[in-house]
Amino acid sequence: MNENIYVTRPSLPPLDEYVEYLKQIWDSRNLTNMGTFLREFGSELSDFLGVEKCLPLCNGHMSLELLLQAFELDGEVITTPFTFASTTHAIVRNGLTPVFCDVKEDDCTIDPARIEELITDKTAAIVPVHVYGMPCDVEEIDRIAKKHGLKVIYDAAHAFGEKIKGKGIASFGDASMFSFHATKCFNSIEGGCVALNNELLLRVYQLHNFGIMDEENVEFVGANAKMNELQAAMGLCNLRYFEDNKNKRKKLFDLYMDYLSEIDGISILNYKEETVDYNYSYLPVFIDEKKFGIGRDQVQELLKEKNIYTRKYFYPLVSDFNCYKNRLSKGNTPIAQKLSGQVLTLPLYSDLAESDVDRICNEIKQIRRSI
Ligand code: T4K
Repeated sequence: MNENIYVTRPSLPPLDEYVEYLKQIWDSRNLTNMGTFLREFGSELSDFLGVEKCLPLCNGHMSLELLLQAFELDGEVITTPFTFASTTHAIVRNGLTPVFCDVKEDDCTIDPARIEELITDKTAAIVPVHVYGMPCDVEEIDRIAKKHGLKVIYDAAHAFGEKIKGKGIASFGDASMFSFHATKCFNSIEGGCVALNNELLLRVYQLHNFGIMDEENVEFVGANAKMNELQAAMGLCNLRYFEDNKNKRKKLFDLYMDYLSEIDGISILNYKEETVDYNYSYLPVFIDEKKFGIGRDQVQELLKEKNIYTRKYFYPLVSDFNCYKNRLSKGNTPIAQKLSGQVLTLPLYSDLAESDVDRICNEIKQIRRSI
């Protein structure tokens, strides 16, 4: 029986490197609340990401929630439904109303050509998603935002370490957040960070510890979004291996491309490798039922029978979730709807073996032949 292959597996540093940090944590008994490793991690991250300020937090979701709170927004926020629940939840949990914009067919990111028709006098911000690490059209979004006086806060959960024309992806817009969840290409077990180039970091800093200023003074209705020392230590260890791991994924990605280009009915997104330094953290493919012979759901089931566990990131659209169906307008998002019905995210992570990519692609080819 073939071994299970999952859509992803966390990257782990050599155990003895992490144990060294654990020993220091045991000695100091400093477990959390802005500890030494947390501060070290924040400083390494801002160097690595090329941003002025970076604050690691307990997870990506709280990073987005607190960023939105820090901007003190009111009204409507333009975003896309082709994303993980977190993006929309962060908007709604801030008392804001998401307005769903369609995405571009070639990369699943927000379609700037459709943004302006959604802007009203209530619009406060745009929350675009660099989904799968595909960078949004940052220049066009910036132009529209400036013209209408809107904030741009990027959900860059998938885009850690990426660059556009040599510039760190977090340098675009008013702010960005990343996720360091175990399933991401860079992890601190759970974790995330906000990256800002302005004084708003101070506000996020205040909000992330209940809004407490000092022992007797609570100024803001904050939350607890602190990253603890064990997470920070994992982040510090994993950061050393990020480039190596990325190179491994790139090799696997290229291997996938060789195979997939031969299969009719399967398409991939439009990677612009001449201008973008990708992290290759996800491999979404799109199955055209008419050309392939069967639909995405059936392909997923047949692969599962062979112990290959893919995921439908991102189906259903957030606008179709039960919690939003009767509460929010679905918007007019036919491209997002179509892509969501076709997408299948194949396994891709740094420890995946090349032979596993062979096995996955050969199974897909076999499915195609047997139809
Ligand atoms: N914005 C966007 C666009 C996001 O995609 C996310 C998170 C966020 C914001 C919020 O960031 P965080 O607050 O999560 O930092 C996963 C992740 O939990 C989530 O972080 C991620 N997006 C989302 C796309 O994927 P699930 O429910 O699909 O994960 P799960 O537990 O089914 O794991 C997938 C596979 O990974 C498993 O089949 C096996 C493997 N796995 C997973 C874990 C947790 C392991 O091998 N080891 C592990 O420890 O959501």
